[in-house]
Amino acid sequence: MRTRITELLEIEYPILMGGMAWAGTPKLAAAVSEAGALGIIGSGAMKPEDLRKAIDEIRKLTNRPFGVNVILVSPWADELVRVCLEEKVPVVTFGAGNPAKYIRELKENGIKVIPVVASDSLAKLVERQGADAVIAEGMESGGHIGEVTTMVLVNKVARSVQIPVIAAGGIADGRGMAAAFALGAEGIQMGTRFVASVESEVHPVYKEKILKASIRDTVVTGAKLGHPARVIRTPFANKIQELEVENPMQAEELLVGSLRRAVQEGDVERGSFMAGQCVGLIDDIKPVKQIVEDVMREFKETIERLKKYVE
Ligand code: TUI
Repeated sequence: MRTRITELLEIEYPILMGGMAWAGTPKLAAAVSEAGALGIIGSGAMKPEDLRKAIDEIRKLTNRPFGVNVILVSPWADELVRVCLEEKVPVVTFGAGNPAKYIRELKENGIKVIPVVASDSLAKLVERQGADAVIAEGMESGGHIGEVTTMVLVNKVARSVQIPVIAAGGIADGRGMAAAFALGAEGIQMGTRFVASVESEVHPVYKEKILKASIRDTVVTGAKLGHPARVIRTPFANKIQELEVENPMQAEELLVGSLRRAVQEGDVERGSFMAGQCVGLIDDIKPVKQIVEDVMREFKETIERLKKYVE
């Protein structure tokens, strides 16, 4: 399959792995790249030297293109971008803020730049600054989210920019991919779906929680603290929501390190199990290669099914 995204990124399928702190390990990202999609290392919780090691590691595991995700709320964002430049990583994606100040230098060094946007205004701004594509991520996503649904955001962003659009948020299968393409996307990004894979290194409890959750089993914590994040509903998540109103300082304290506790320890008492609403669409742990193949097969079946409406 060819779209402007497969051409830009030199990959077989127009599918990207979401940039996920702690869960986006070199091993999982390499498996995604080996499957013909774009694996992405999540540098969200890394220091610069950790990222350099992670890049070494993925290069030992695959010769195919890969990406690094940098979140703009990281205290190390400048230095992480510097490592991406020095290591000449093929692709950098950005999240949780406006990456305009980094775009020019990355582009000058032959690195493809793909910001995540939660609005059409930021999409237009980064296009003007030279971004190669944008990821339009709706509020169905896991982790840090904006305020617009994928259905409306992808439609609007695709009408607002000339560069190719990758849809994210709520997509875990070929039906979701077909819907995204109907809205104008030329690629998709999936996070939660790849966390629920054989190669994913999150704690088994994390994978089990994704399998058990239905479409209404995520909640947004941190909204009143100014950094909304979608997580699987647990007693801890409920407690955070209460404390946001009654004792915001304590809520902030409890959130520190909570994603790591979920990913590495499967800590249901004090962990934040970030995940998208698509948890309710996921009912098996599969090898990454099978996830990618199943999405592509169901995408084609969906398009075939829709053809009868225009004959
Ligand atoms: O970045 C994500 N997902 C994340 S980041 C993260 S770690 C974190 N911890 C504490 C606070 C914030 C993040 C966990 N999950 N997804 C990409 C994404 N970016 N979603 C929404 C946005 C976004 C929102 C506003 C991008 C740009 C933006 O623009 C604001 C501006 O400054 O213009």
